[in-house]
Amino acid sequence: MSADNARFATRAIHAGQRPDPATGAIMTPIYQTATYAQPSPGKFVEDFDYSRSSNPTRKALEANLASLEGGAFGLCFGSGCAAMDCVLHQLKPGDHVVLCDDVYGGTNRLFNRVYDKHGIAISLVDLTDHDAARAAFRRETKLMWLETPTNPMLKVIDIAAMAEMCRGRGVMLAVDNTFATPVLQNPLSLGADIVCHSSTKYIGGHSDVVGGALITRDAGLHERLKFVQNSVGAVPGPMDCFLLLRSTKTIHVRVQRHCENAMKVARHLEAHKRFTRVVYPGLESHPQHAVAKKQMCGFGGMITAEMDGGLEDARRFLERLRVFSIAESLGGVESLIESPAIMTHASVPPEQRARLGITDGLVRFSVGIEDVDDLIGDIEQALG
Ligand code: P1T
Repeated sequence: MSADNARFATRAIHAGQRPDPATGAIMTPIYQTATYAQPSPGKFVEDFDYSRSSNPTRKALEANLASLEGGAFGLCFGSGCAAMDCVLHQLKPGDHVVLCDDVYGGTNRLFNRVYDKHGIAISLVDLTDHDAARAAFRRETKLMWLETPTNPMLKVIDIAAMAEMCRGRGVMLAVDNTFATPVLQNPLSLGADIVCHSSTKYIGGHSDVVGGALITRDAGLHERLKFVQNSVGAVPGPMDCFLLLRSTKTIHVRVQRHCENAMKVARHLEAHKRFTRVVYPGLESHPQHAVAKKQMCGFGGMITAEMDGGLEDARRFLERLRVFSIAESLGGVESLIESPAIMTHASVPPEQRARLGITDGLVRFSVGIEDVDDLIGDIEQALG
């Protein structure tokens, strides 16, 4: 059985990798080289001519991630934003994008404050509202971009429904699967054309690498993206690819524990009077809980909650935590907490934040894989 036909846990450990043919090394070596000797001018060993274009450690990671997402092709980048940028480079002035209204602040900034200067029109739309989604398409629409669950409000968007709307109109659908991870949700199998990851998060899992990835099934689309990857050159180094390959070997185990811990923390917060609203896709109270159950096989490690007393109250709570660290980012083994209004989403215009419900009292938990009783105990002592 080849690793590519195997079940998820086996693919996580083996896909794209085999013992090094030269030495038998079990781990894919860190091919820390910028260039490759050519046996004759213009003749390469495999496709290795220069490390911006191709590198064996990166190639193994790209194959591994493609397999985990049920795709045919993977491309890796120096950050999640660089991966998104590669997709946006497929557009031309005059094109229009339907963008999910609740996205990472840096995503919002890239679309609305970088690509607006290149003549790309953007509509921010609540894609949980299917009528609003349908109404947003224009003749010039070339791309729909969404996250699900979204950052930070954890809305769950029906990928299959969006894919059907896009397919009928010849619009490309890109899904940022960073919060769900390939363990819980595979957008390509639901009809998406491109899956994007900030591999800085659950794929890396240890808060020690910044990276990004795109996964596709269509060979033509892959070639167009690869052309930009090589032309722009925002590629990750071999050491970072090695660290990510090491991390994907445990992603299924880590994510399972993230889900278990987050469910318990969410239920605890929901029962606590200091939190006026708790958003977690696994709670029955989540407005799209049914969609989450349909398209995900677990609900992830992220929780968003509203505190009763506004910014100062939230600040006091965050400062008193001892196990949770106050930090941007998410998806690592250690628990993090942040205030979206002044941290990850500070670059989103205030009126847009208000419309989305990103209030000053909102806090976002990235629940790690520590002992969950210690996490709950930490929350209790910080509130006390
Ligand atoms: O930070 P970078 O690797 O460039 O990835 C950007 C990005 C893309 N997509 C999603 C859903 C993200 O959450 C991010 C980065 N997010 C944070 C740093 C954060 O704390 O939300």
